[in-house]
Amino acid sequence: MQPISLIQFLIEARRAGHINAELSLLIEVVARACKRIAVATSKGALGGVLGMAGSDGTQSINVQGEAQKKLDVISNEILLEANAWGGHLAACASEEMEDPQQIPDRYPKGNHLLMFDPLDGSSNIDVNISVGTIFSVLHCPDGVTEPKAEHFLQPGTEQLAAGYVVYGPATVLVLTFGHGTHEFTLDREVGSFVLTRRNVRIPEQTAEFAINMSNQRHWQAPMQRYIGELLAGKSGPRGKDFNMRWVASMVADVHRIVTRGGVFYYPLDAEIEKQGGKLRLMYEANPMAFIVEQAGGAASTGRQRIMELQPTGLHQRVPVFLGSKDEVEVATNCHLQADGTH
Ligand code: P6P
Repeated sequence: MQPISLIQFLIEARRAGHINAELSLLIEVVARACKRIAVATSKGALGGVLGMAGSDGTQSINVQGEAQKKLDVISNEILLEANAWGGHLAACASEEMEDPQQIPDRYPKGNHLLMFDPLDGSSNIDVNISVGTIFSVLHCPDGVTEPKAEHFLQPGTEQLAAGYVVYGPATVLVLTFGHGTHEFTLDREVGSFVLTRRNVRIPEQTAEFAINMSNQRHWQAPMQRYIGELLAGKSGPRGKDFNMRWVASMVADVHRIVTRGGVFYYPLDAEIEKQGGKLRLMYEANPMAFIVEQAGGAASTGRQRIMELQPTGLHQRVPVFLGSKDEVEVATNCHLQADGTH
């Protein structure tokens, strides 16, 4: 049977009334931009794009206060340029930019807001470990022609589409627009994304967790207790052994979970409590939550469903507990019981 390309899948979705023409074009444009990012990241040292961004010895720092890699900047530019002229967007917002970027007046504007982390996990770039692009799409409020940050501050339940592209041994796009989660693999010889898994399902139970154990001494008591029970294994209260993974690249860790199940945790800890967490709500937690929930998984802050949070800032950070539904529920209940609310 002929493989189904992303374009054919989007036409199928339009015919089914799951997406409209403008959203279909938006997804195509983002996927095409990610193919260019895949080319840039795959060059490694040969492309002259490794290392830190910045000129004449000064280190470039992004809005998060993080050192920017050259590929962070390049990936951001690729996504902005690709989305400027198609007429499908009202504005873009990025992890790499303080404020939203308007669509230039010389181009037509559309009804969608696009947010992205152009190259998540980029600290892994120089050591050739998988990184990725994460994106989320919202509807631009009616009558708003110059969207400001507050127009992006919609709960994750309002997302029209979300996806990530993981740049690994294969370049893989995982996408949802509310009718299941689907996986497309880049056929480099043809240059198109091909449907490789339709309606992905994350197993509800797992024996594999992902967390940065070096933060353990800073975790809140419920997290200390919960992870301690996983580490106790078969002889402990869970009665089974668990395996651990931590890539320190959210897209890679989440793709493993989307592929074979598992849970990913970035909980609050004493070091990051005042900033609300490590991962960003609008362009990391919300899109990943949408993708995971549509695949039968769960995504919480450890105390409530991520997608029901009312955002308070474009670069707001939150704790993230996501993956196999039953295990996320165990971890979340640990916190709610400790709070006396369960
Ligand atoms: P840590 C990458 O910087 C990132 O935002 C996520 O991709 C990843 O899961 C996390 O931070 C890694 O954080 O504290 O382990 O370096």
